[in-house]
Amino acid sequence: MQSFRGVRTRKEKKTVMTKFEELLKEIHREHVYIQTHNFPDPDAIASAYGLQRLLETKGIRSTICYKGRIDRYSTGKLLEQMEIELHNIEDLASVLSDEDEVILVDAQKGNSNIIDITGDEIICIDHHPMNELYEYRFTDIRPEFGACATIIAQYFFENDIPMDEKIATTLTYGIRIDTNNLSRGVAKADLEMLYRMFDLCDYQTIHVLENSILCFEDLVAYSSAISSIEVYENISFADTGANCPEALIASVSDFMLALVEVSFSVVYSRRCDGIKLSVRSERADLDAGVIIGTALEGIGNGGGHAAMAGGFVPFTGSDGEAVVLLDEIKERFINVIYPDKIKLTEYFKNKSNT
Ligand SMILES: [Mn+2]
Repeated sequence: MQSFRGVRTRKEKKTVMTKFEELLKEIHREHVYIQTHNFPDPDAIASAYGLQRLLETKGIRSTICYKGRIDRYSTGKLLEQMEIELHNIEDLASVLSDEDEVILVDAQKGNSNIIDITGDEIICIDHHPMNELYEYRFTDIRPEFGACATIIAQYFFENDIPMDEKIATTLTYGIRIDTNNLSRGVAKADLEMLYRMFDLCDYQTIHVLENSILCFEDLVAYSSAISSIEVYENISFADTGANCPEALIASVSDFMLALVEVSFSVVYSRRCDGIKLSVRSERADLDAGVIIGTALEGIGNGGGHAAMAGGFVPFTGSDGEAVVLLDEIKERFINVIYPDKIKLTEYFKNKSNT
């Protein structure tokens, strides 16, 4: 009986393709584009870079592209240390054609955090909640994973593709950042990949990267958020000031969540074309992605993970109108979380009276 089972396992191993082998079948060109979400974070960059190196072993060349800016100091430093080449989509406008094959990593088509580029989105590798609006040739979407880099790391090990120090360090850094050092949305698979990459990594580089996450001028956003914070029950709202880079809004939102009084943080920044929001939740019953999606319904869009999410409300009105809109946005969050509570304006009026 036992030997029979053994034989069958070997046989199955031969016929079952790995995810990466399935993915390769769907690539028809010698060169592909790997697109991250806008304003890529370390996990998006690590996933794109890991995939680029994987494809390279199969003779497929790739160009990593993104929209927005590389705006966090640590992200820029990661690119520099690992010599990762990233291209702004605006610089590729004249090169991209409809026939180009595009692979999305750490993002899904149709979500608010990714721009639709010229080309055919054939493959999607992601760990955000499933958005079923679009059909790809191949998908590997695992919302239960803390980082997209975990999926890419698995591709290396499952296919016995050797990983050098650069790849291991970059993927490890991506997993550590997206899981907030294993404290947020983490799955066993994330831990397993960190464990398997442990000896391959340069931990000194990771230490440097993790301790260089702010520049001096970022403190302005923190200062503005601290002086503007409003706390309604356990929800905080804070303004980083205008035109704050996306990654910095997210860092400030992490920072606010560290307050004992806060278990749901909303941080926002006004842009010329609208209001960008970043949400963090530490409570399992307050799903950040679902709450922001519901709160912004009809005026903008939002979504993401249970612990971290983001959104955008298009708006080009005056400063006075922006104040009104922001009050409405806050009100909407409170209505979703506490449908029976009093209005926000009343709440703060009562508070200042006491
Ligand atoms: Mn991610």
